[in-house]
Amino acid sequence: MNAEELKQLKEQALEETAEAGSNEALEAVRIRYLGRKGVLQEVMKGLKDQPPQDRPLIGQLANELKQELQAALTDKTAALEGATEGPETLFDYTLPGDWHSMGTRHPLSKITERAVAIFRSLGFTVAEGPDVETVYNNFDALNTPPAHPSRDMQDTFYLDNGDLLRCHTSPVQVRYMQKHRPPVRIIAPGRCYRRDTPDATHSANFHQIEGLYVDEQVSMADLKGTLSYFAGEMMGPGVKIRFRPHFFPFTEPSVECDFSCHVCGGAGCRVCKQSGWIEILGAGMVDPNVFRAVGYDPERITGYAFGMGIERIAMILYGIHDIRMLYENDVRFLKQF
Ligand code: FA5
Repeated sequence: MNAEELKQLKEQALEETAEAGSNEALEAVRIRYLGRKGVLQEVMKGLKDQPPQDRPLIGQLANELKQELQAALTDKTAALEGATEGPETLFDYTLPGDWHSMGTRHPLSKITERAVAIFRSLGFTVAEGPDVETVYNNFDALNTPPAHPSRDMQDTFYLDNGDLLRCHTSPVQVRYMQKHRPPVRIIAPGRCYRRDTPDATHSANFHQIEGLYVDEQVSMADLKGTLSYFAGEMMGPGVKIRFRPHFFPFTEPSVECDFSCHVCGGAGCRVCKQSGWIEILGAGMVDPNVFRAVGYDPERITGYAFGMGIERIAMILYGIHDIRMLYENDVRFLKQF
């Protein structure tokens, strides 16, 4: 192949490259000219048969062919890739955006967060305990006698290994006092489990916030002051609270505490079952036997404890007349809070 033919060959190769309409066609051009058995290889092999004075020029032209063809192939490959992004795949900035619905905090989470913030402002810290508890922490250390009805299989969920699902958050008191010396000022929000038949105000799986304050000379007046302050912050200044005498094995004296109904203002409605009041929590002065069980000296220290139902607070605050609505996860319901 002489110099003139080689120049024509280059023109032809570049033309074929320009005309190739797909990656496959481009690859075919590359193989035909630059492949191991391609045209250029043949030219190089035939170089030795050329007159010696022509060899440098032919070598140079072959080199040019190779370089220009390689550059053209690269450019064309890039051009073909760009071409696949037709108008339909380009991003249209003028289109309206996709609409994603926003989630909301669950009302029980909101109430818990608010309650925690209120107690934190009073100097309480947050403690935690597990949902699966020992019988000792849930009952024995809390001075609950062996024959107490709450221990019944009908009331408490027992596990095969003898442990149970805690029926209140009070075992967190035990766990905390076992590890810390007084003074103690904690709250413990968490899940509780009871074999209660679900109805408008009861669930088998509900939430409580436990409170525990232990120091020298803590009194029932401190308990009442703390709960009054909490009720006012949580429900608004108009709320009233009342204590009713009650019994808990782990407190003496014990009370149940009602808040005036937020929905009807105390006049009586469906939510408060026409009474004007809703039971929110149990409370009392920590029984000396509980202090003994955790190694505290009941002669030196006193304390109060309480356990409040988070669902009940959500119900009166938001006017929810059936506790079960809180667990159905109906987005239309949950979005309202
Ligand atoms: C207790 O659970 C005691 N541990 C509370 C306590 C703690 C007393 C510390 C003294 C010292 P009680 O069973 O009354 O008490 O439950 C407390 C609150 O939990 C109730 O007032 C109610 O608001 C809520 N509660 C109880 N059972 C259910 C239920 N099945 N569904 C929804 N809320 C419930």
